[in-house]
Amino acid sequence: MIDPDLVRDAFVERFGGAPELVAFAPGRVNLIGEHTDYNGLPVLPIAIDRGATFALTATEDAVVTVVSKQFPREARISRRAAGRESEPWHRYVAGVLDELRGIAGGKGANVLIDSDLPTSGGLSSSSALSVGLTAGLAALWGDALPGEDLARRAAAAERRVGVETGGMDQTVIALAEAGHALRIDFLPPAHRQVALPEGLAFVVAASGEDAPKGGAVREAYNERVVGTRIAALMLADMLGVDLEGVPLLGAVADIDAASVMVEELPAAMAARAAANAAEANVERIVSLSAAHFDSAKKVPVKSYARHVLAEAERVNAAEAALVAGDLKAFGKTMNESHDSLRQDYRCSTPALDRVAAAMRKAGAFGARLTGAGFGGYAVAACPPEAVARVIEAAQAATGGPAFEVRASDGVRLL
Ligand code: NG1
Repeated sequence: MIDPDLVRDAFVERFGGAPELVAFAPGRVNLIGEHTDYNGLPVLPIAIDRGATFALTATEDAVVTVVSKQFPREARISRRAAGRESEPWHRYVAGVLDELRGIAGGKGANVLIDSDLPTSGGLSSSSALSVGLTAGLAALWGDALPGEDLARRAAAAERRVGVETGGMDQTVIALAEAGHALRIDFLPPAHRQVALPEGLAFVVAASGEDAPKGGAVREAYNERVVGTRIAALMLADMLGVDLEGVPLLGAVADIDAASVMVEELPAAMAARAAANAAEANVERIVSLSAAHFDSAKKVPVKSYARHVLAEAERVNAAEAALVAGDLKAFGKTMNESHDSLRQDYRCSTPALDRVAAAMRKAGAFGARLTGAGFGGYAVAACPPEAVARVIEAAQAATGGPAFEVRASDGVRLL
């Protein structure tokens, strides 16, 4: 965490008075459960000890000015006319303002943000921004939001930016407790704190490839959202299950039966063909919150579904291993997750494979890519005494950075 006094000083320098409030929103590392959240299936992330620090003061003009020490150009957005921002990070601010439109309408704010979270993908810098800003502004305007509400609004704000985020990041950043992972379920929404056993440390390592959620990565992510929706629709059709609304693999009643039937799915299929086959409205598959996917584009279906269904089982196995204190078994689930993401979900890269392998070889219980993939970061679970070795091996594999992270509390006022 950046020293809050430095953030206060920077605020004074820019805005000319002390901030009324300082808040911190951590980044997150997903331990396991990758690309399951937007299918309504569980995840097991931690909040970490790095994140974004916010200094804020209220104004009376319904204008929100946000300065970031990491991103160019100040955002200066009227709460009455948010919505046409061209700078990518300004769109997150506008999304948050939209989600707070019911709160203290006449108020504005001056905000300064500084962060020690890498922005290259996988550690959730975007959700630290959306959750921290939502929490900070709501508290500043007199309406501190409970954790679940905060997570829901921040996720909705991010969907406006165009990524069909499942809600894992915002939930763990809002609700995490130090020393625990957070098991999150989505259908129906639920969460529980999972105590991390003694003798378990975490290292994260950059692949050296940026994976920001613009352009190609957004398209690749959304393709998987659509591919798994097609799979859910087809599996429900085969199993005679009625799915309402958006077809989610987590809603195909019997996951065991679905895991068997998955091999009967076509390797690739277009949304339009799936909708015709299942006599369903194609919009249920291709319509995303802020984007529309080409219904004629063939996308992988079988291998995507195979990964998601098996990954949900691995989350259960990983949680059970943590509860039992069986760190080898926990590491094994992480390795299997990585292999499945590489082979079936096709979202790993040679650099992520290399850094994960190097960390395992240096003594980690297990290692895997974390977050959406396509570059960004990998995480290793290791014995505390192996941390230095694992960091060194990761740096040698990719040039770094690599560092230890600790399971920390979620968003908080300082
Ligand atoms: P990253 O790549 O860390 O932003 C994204 C999604 C998650 C989840 C993972 C894949 C956002 C904000 N987050 O994480 O909800 O779907 O990919 O498991 O889009």
